Amino acid sequence: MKILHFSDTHVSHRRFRDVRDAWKISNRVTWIEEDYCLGFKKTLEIAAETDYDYVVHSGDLFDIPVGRYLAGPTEYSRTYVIKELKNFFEKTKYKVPVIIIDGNHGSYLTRNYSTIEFIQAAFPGNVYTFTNYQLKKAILDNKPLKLEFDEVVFFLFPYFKFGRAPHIEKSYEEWLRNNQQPDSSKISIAVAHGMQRGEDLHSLLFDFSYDYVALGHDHKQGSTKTNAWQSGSTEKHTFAERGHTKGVLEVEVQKGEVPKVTPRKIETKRKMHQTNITLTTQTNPSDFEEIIREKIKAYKEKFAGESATRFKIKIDGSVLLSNWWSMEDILLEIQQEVFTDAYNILEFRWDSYDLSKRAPISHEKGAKIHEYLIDDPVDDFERYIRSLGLENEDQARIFIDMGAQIIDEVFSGPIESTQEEEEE
Ligand SMILES: [Mn+2]
Repeated sequence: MKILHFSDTHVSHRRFRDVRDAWKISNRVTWIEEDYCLGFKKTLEIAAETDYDYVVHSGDLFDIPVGRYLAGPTEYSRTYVIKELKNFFEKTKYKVPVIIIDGNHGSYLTRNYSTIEFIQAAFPGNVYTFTNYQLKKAILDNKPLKLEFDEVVFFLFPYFKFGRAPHIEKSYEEWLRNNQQPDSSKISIAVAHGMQRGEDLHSLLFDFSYDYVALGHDHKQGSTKTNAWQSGSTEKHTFAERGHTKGVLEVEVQKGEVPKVTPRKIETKRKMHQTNITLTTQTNPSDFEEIIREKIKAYKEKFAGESATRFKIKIDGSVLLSNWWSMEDILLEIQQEVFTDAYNILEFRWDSYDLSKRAPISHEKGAKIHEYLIDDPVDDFERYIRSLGLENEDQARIFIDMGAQIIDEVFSGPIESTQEEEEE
């Protein structure tokens, strides 16, 4: 049995900030949006040219809605997906089932509805979709979430962050043991969206003896175990993926044997370039401007959407705050210039998360007092509670412990950045 495994197509991905205001087709589709459509199309072209028995998509078919961003996929993208699927089914005489699960992208936070449902409605009997809500219902009803054919059973695992709380993890594990164990006589395939063990990917998926585990969510292609592979995304999504080779997986599965997995490459046309700049407190704004201008020199050619580059500057080191303000102005100015026809750049962005911004010298005394105050915040807090002279020792202890816990979370937890790149 031969399946084509793909994932994380993120169709309808759009960018508004730090992107040139340019259409591929005026008022119809933007360049980046089209790039993601192409990943979907190229996969189905590969799928149609070989005799696959099944095509499996392991989540994040559409990029939006995601989290609190409630806009659905554009009409352009929806139509594109339907047209490409219709093409595929016609070429393969409606004989190859397409199985799609929900990832963390593409379902509505405020409604129990996923964007993959209309695809199933368009091709009932050919497309099989499994949503986050079907998963929740299966858990509550203690019923399996599977799809059975003559020679194979697919076990479906749409995205679910079960690691959020211990009681959720426990009921998820119970549901897995009760309902999702491989079939003993047929080929068994698990399809899951998740990457972090204990968080959104359960270790039982690797302990159960599935013949193949088709994973999604990690945009980097690779195997987790000999029988478990992430197929990776079909288009470069974040700048961290700029060096990835993108593709899909051809999987030959036989009952009880290690599957034969062959990566099939997808050419992504959009270039992504990231450049790093390390600043020191000695770097002044005009040096900075010179460095940036040097970096973009190579892109000084007439804008052409097909070949335009996505460009990012990563800035680290340390800088005086007053200098940084001027540097940000310079970056904005250069961005305006870069988004004219004089440069072949589509996206121009920078991040300074790893740059430490120092107060001017005259303010540094204040900073030192601040540092002293949080030298040992737990001790400080206990001293403060004691200074209140509470008579009830138990109550004082509760306050002190609670404070210690909060301080620990605040000071040792990861710093959540508000503008970091999109999630996978
Ligand atoms: Mn994902």
